[in-house]
Amino acid sequence: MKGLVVRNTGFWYMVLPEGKNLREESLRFNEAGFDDGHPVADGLVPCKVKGNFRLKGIRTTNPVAVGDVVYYEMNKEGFAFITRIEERRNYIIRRSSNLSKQAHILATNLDQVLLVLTVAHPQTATTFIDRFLATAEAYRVPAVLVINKVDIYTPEEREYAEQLAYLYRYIGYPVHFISVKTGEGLDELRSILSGKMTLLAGNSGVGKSSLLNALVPYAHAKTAEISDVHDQGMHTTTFSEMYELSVADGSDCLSDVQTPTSGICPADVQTSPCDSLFHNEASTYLIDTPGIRGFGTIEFEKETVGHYFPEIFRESAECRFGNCTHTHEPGCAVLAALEDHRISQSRYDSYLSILQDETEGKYRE
Ligand SMILES: Nc1nc2c(ncn2[C@@H]2O[C@H](COP(=O)(O)OP(=O)(O)OP(=O)(O)O)[C@@H](O)[C@H]2O)c(=O)[nH]1
Ligand SMILES: [Mg+2]
Ligand SMILES: [Zn+2]
Repeated sequence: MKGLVVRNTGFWYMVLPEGKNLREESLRFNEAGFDDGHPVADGLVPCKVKGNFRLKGIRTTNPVAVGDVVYYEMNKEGFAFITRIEERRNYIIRRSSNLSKQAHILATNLDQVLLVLTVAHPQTATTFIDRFLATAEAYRVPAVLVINKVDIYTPEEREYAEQLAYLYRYIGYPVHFISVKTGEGLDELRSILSGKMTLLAGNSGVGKSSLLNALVPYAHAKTAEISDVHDQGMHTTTFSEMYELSVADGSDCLSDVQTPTSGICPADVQTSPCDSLFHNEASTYLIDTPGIRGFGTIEFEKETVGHYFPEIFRESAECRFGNCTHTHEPGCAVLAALEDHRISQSRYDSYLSILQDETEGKYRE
């Protein structure tokens, strides 16, 4: 049997069987509950993994991830096992933790990632933003930056947020200002999400689950105030889960969005053909994820790190040496651009931090 992985708790993979609608199933809860007493949609099948799913030799804490299209079988006792994963269009992966050799797949088969960040309460570090963006570039997942909590910023914080927006727009990333609390910017965001599979990522406490709840009222995802002492999130969301926004009855959202009538999945325009069984022009999916502290990159070759910083890559065409690492080489166009402020110091520092990890073969927060 075929299905779509919509939740990953570590032990269980919840699979939406082919032909079923995630939103409809999610509205009908199984009263008994399942893992951690968390309500489980009626039609989802709890599966375990059978066999060895290796990702090009990388050890992953989760061999199967949310977004995977899988095949599963029932054994005699009635337990379901995932036996095969359909080839992935893409994925976002990170090093599991400090110094870890293991990796964690955040989600697969994505049309885009929304990196939710805040310039205060908590403050997202630029190295975190840049490491995340570099990974999205490496796996060819379009990234959008969303600066949340604009309702609480001081004039100085607002000014800093504007500077960040200027920097990242200049590089080529869309940047949106929103406030989940006041609703500012949410309509614009809805039109960006429409018809796509989107991953919500970011530090703990930036408001990913709050945003999800604002866009998908049935979700009722748990949220929590950030810690007074540390001004950081409490790691409230503990596993990744996919939700579906509805266009059908207009109750959820998208009143301002045209449903495409061409029959072409909007995702197809930019990427390879999507799986029509689970993804058609009316489907809009959001994946909420647990907040991440540091973002450890993996699989980067020293010489290619610069490829994942679009502005560094552009300048590097003019470097004297083809294998320039942009650190000390004569005739380096990247260092010249840094000097001229066409490349920002913060971006260059993030580039160096990844380069250093690759040199030392480890990841430090
Ligand atoms: N003032 C303000 N507070 C917000 C906004 N969005 C979210 N919050 C608050 O920020 C806190 C953290 O929100 P969550 O949605 O739990 O954050 P999260 O990113 O899901 O955090 P993790 O699940 O721990 O990764 C909650 O107290 C929210 O009410 C906003 O736009 N403005
Ligand atoms: Mg959360
Ligand atoms: Zn160079």
